[in-house]
Order: sequence, then structure tokens, then C-alpha cells
Amino acid sequence: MERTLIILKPDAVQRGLSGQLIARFEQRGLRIIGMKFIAVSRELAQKHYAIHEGKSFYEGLVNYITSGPVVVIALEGTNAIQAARNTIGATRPNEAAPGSIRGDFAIEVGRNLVHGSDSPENGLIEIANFFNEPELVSWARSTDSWIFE
Ligand code: IDP
Ligand code: MG
Repeated sequence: MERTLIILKPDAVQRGLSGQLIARFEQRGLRIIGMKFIAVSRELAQKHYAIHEGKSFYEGLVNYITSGPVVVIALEGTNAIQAARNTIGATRPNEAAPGSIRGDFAIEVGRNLVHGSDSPENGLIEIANFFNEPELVSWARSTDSWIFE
């Protein structure tokens, strides 16, 4: 089982898309193990996006993710990283396939609605950055055997 951190970014919350976007991950079959509605501090934003420090869009990116409340979600499942990234769609919404979140709801890279971890290792690191251990729930979903073989 892999774990991935999903963030519904401030544009998703402001546009009232949170419910629809959560539904897409649920219907994909990924199991929610943590979820909360928070304001991201600048410090946490800088930590989360440290890999992009120095890039031309870095300042704008930190401003974007701290510009309003977000929903952070920890998901678990087989191939959770790739499954979630496919559900999210390509980084640049103009290149994202229709049917993906970005392909259906977004148009610009700086307002691309959702974050998803890019590797199993980063999934664990990013979840630990946003959640305390007691905020993560280990549970058996009654439908698990119909979703995971
Ligand atoms: P990802 O979110 O698809 O993993 P990354 O390359 O990790 O994409 O970039 C992190 C975030 O930085 C993107 O989701 C997007 O919000 C922002 N970003 C990436 N490239 C650009 C850019 O060229 N201009 C503005 N924002 C960008
Ligand atoms: Mg990324």
C-alpha cells in the first residue's frame, strides 16, 4: 500500500469544488486515512515546496498555497501515487486529459487546483509534514476487498 498527500488548493476551496474533488478520489477507490481544513503557514508552505526554491514561480507558488484555506487529505491504496496523479492530471492544465481534475476544471498552471505527491517516499514525508500521527486513522473499509484484490 502506498500513501499520498493530496491538497485541495485555495482555488479549489474558493470555487466550491472541494466536495466534488474529494468524491473523485473516493470513487477511484483510494482510502482516506486523514483529512482536515487548514490555513497553510508560510513556514509549512516553504517546507512543502522546498524542492522548487529558486525557480521563477516559487514565490508565486508559496503566495498561492497560503492565500486561503485548503483541504489536506492523506490517501492510501495500491499504486496510490500514480492513481492519484492520473486522477489529478498533467501539471499544466492545458495539457491535462479531459476526465482528469485539471483537464475538467482548470486552465492555468498557477491555478491548477490540486497537489498530489510524486513518489512513495515523498508521500510519506509530505503526510508527516501536514499530519500528526493521531490525526491518521488506520481502518478497514467494508468495501476494501471489492477494490483491492
Ligand atoms: P505537480 O503539482 O503537478 O506535481 P510540480 O512541477 O511539482 O507540479 O509543481 C508544483 C506546483 O507549482 C504546480 O502544481 C503549480 O501549482 C506550480 N507550478 C509549476 N510550474 C509552474 C509554472 O511554470 N508557473 C507557475 N506555477 C507553476
Ligand atoms: Mg509536484
